[in-house]
Amino acid sequence: MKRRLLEKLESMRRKSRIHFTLIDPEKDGPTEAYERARVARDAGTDVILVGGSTGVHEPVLSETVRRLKSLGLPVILFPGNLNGLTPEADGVLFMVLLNSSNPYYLAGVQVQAAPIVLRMGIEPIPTSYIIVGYGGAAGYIGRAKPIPYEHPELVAIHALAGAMMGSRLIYLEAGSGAPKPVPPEAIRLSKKLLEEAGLDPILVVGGGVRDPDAARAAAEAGADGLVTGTLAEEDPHRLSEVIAAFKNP
Ligand code: 1GP
Repeated sequence: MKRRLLEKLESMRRKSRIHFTLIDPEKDGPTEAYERARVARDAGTDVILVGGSTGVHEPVLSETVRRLKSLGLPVILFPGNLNGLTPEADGVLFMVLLNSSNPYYLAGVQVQAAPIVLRMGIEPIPTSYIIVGYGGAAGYIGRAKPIPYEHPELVAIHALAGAMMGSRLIYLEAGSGAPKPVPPEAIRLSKKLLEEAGLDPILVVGGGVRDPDAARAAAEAGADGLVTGTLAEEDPHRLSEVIAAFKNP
C-alpha cells in the first residue's frame, strides 16, 4: 500500500507544526463548508479534516469533499462511523477509539470499514483516538471513558500504547466545543514517553482551542498538530492568530 499522504504529513511536520481545520459536512453543507475552509486556508491552515459524530449523509459528504478538494489542500476523512467514508478524499484517519468501552469502536467498525477503504482506494492513516475530559459528542457516541483532565499520566500511557500498536498519528481529543482543551501536561508527558520509547507518531490535539494562548501552550508542550473546528465557525478572524501562535509559539 502506498503511503503518500502519511509521508506528506510527516514531511510537513518536519518543516513546521501542522494546523488542521475540521469541517462537519452536515452542519455546514457543501457551499458553506467550502467558504469556511477557504477562509481557513487563507489564514494558514494546512489540512482539512471532514467528519462528524452524527448525521453524516454520504451524498452530502461526497459533494462537500469534492468542493473542498478544489482548495488545493489535503482533505482527510475523520469518520464517526462507516457513513463517514467517501472515495473523493485523499485519505482517512483509520482510527481506534482507544478508550472506548464498546468493542465496536475498538475493532468492530474497523473490520467493516477495511474492505470499503480498500475498494475506495483512499489511504488509511493508522490513528489512535484518545478522549480526554469533556469528550463532547465524540465521547458520548463512541462510548468512551474520557480520561479525567487531572490524570495526564493516563493520557500519556494511552498515547504510548497506541504508538506501540502501530499508530502513526495519535489524536488527543477534548471534544468539539470543550470548555477546556487537552491539558498541556498531558501533551508534554505523552511526547516524553513516546520519545523515551523511540516512537515518533504525529501527535495531534484538538477540542476547545479558541485562543492563541491555548494554541501556544499546546505547541510548547510538544504537539505536532492542532485541530480546530468551532473557531472557523464562530470566530474566523481569530483563526489566523491561533494558527500563527501554534506554528510560532
Ligand atoms: C473536534 O478536536 C476537534 O473533533 C475540534 O474541536 O470544535 O472545539 O475546535 P473544536
